[in-house]
Amino acid sequence: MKRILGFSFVACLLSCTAPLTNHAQTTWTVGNTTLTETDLVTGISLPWEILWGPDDYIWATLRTGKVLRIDPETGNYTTILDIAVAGSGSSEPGLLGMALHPDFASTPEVFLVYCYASGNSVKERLVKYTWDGTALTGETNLINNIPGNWIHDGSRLVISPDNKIMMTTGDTGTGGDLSQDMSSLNGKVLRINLDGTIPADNPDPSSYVWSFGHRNSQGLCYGPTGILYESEHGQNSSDEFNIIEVSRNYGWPDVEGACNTASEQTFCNGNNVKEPLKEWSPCVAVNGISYYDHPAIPEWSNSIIMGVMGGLNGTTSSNDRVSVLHLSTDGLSVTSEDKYFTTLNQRFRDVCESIHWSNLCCAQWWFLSRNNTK
Ligand SMILES: [Ca+2]
Ligand SMILES: [Ca+2]
Ligand SMILES: [Ca+2]
Repeated sequence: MKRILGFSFVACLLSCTAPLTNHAQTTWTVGNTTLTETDLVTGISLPWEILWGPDDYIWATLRTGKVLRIDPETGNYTTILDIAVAGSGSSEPGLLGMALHPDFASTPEVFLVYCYASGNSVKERLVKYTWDGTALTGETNLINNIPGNWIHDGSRLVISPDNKIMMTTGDTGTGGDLSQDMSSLNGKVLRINLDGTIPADNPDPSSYVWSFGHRNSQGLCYGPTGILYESEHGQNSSDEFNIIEVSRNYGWPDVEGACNTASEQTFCNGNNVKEPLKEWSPCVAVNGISYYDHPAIPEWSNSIIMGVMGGLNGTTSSNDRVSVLHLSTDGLSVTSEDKYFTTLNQRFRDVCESIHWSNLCCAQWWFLSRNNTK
């Protein structure tokens, strides 16, 4: 792969469809920038979260219950965790979001959220493991017994600038009432200390809840000024892209997308509902997001890169894509959307970018996880 480092930018795709052969390349043009697409890892099942670690490896969860640590130069990887999850990866539960401790060099802890079987029901828990240089060991429960289901389990994790775990949860697909119930952890964005306790400066110091009225969010990232962006699956219409603010109500199930019907306007006026920056109808299944602002692709400066899986039941496959949501200078609005990789007909689940790779000369690498399971 080193022979392609002359390019200013390389897009490497994590794929479970292409044959594991010779890192075949395809080039793409974005304005004056040429991107080179390379299959980095193939043959894996249901990649869900990918993130760039401070060790310059890509860390990936598979919904089937595995965590992989991938060498981004060779594509070689090791399985560093393999746990039992509800459904073994079928339907929507399984091993989902992951985040690394913000001071990973001195505290090599990995936060994970996964669904587990509890009798006939599905539950979800937030846990942490310790990286011992070879494997993830010693599970510690941080939050246990969160209601789950075979659909709508969220769940992305990110670490905030003030070192809290931010976690999305789904509404469990039982009508959405849990999303408006402040005593429930479902349909929320939660804010959690790194040791699993409730931050004293949460809106309610006895509750993890940071924001509410969410349906099923599987995208969460910070912008450079501390703005927390979120993507969220709608029911049939109104997939959403939001800015998360503390104590705000995001409307579900009473409001879908903007407050633009009479009943929605009544609810929104009475409940301080925060409307999305952008919505998509019919749903296109918006997913993992990452803030981008790097000179390697000046055409994408100050944008959100978002994986889009392609909508309901595979009937709108042309919606499968990677979207670039261009932001206003203040980051508070979306000014336009560009769509890439629209012909691949694959479900783009997540995005990550290299944060440094000092031993190599390329400007930046950028990675996608995708699979062809409709
Ligand atoms: Ca990610
Ligand atoms: Ca909403
Ligand atoms: Ca609406």
